[in-house]
Amino acid sequence: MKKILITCLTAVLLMTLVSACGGKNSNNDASPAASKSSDAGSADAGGKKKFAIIFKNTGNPYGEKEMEGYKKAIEELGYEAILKAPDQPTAEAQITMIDELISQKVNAIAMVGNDPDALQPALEKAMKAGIKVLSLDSAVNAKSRLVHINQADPERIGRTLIQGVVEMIGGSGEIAILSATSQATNQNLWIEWMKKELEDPKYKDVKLVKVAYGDDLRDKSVSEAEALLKSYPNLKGIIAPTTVGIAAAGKVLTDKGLKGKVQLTGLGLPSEMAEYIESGICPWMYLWNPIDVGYLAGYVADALVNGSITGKVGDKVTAGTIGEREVIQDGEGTQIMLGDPFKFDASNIAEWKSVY
Ligand code: RAM
Repeated sequence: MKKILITCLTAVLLMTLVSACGGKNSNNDASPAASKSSDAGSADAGGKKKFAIIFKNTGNPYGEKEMEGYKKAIEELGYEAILKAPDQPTAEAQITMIDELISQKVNAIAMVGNDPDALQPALEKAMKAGIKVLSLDSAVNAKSRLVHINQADPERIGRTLIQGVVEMIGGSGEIAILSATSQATNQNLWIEWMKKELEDPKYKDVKLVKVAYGDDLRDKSVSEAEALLKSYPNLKGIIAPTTVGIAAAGKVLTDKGLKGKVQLTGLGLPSEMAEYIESGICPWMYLWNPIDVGYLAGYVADALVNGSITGKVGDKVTAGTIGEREVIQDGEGTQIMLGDPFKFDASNIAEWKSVY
C-alpha cells in the first residue's frame, strides 16, 4: 500500500496527473451550473447537450480508455456523451461519422484524426453548422479545429524513444520503427523527432532500416513485426510508438525467443505490456494516462460550447480533477498540453497495470 501511495505521489509530482492514481478527487470545481450559463451551442438548444468523440478505430484498448475519460468528464458536467470509432482506421470512415453527427446536431465533436488534412471539409462543415470541433491525441490540421489536446511534448517523446533504444542496444546497430497508420498525425510527428534525434553524430553507428505500419490493427502489427525480423536478420531494436504495435511486437519477440537479442521500447499500455516488461522483452517504455487525455478533452469541449473559451492562446480551462490548463501556440493552430510522459519499467509496472 505504501509503495502504491509513493508511486502515485511521484507520478502526480512528475506528471500532475491526479486521476492517474485512480483516485476520485473531490476538488472538482468546474461547476456544471456555470458551464451551462450561456448557450453558444448548436441546434439542440432545448434538450441535453450532446458531446461526441470519434477515435481512430475500434479494438484498441487505449482508445477505449481515452473515450472513457471523455465520457466521464461529459457526464460529470451533466451532458450526454456519444462515443464513436470506425472498424478501420481511415479518414473516409471518420468522415461518414462526422456527417452523421452533423445531422444529429451535436454540440461538439472531439476528433482523434486518422489524417491531418482529409477531414477538413467535413469538420469545416460541422463548424459552420455551429458545432465546436477540437482534436485530441492525433491532431487534425489547424483549419479543421478550434484547439488540439496534446498528450505530451512530441519532441520529447521522439527524442526520448531514440535515446532509450540506443541505450538498450549498446550504442550501435540496426533499429526499426513499427508505427500505426502511415497517415497518423501523432505517430508521424513523433517519428519526425526520432529522425531529428538520429541526425546527431553520436548516433553514427545506429541505422534506422525501416518504418513499418501495423495500422493499429493487432494482426497486421504482428505480421509487420515478423516481417521486420525476417527482412533484417541483424535488427537489434524496435521502437513502436503505438500501444497496439508495441504489444504485438512484445508477443512476436517472446514467441520467437528473442529476449536480449532484439530490444523493444515505445509507447505502451501498462495493462498490456506488464508481462513483457516483467520478462525483460521490453526493458522500459513510456506513456501518459489515456483516460486523462479524454477527460481533459471533455472539459475543453464544454468550455468551447459554453463560450468561456474560443481556443485562442491564453484561454484557460479548469478541467475537473486535472486542474487548470492554458491554451498555447501549436504551429498555425493552438493546443493544450496534458503533461509529461511517464516511464514504466520493472520497478513500477506492477502498480500501474491495473490502472490503465
Ligand atoms: C495507439 C494510438 C494512439 C496513440 C497511442 C500511443 O493506441 O495510435 O493514437 O496515442 O497508441
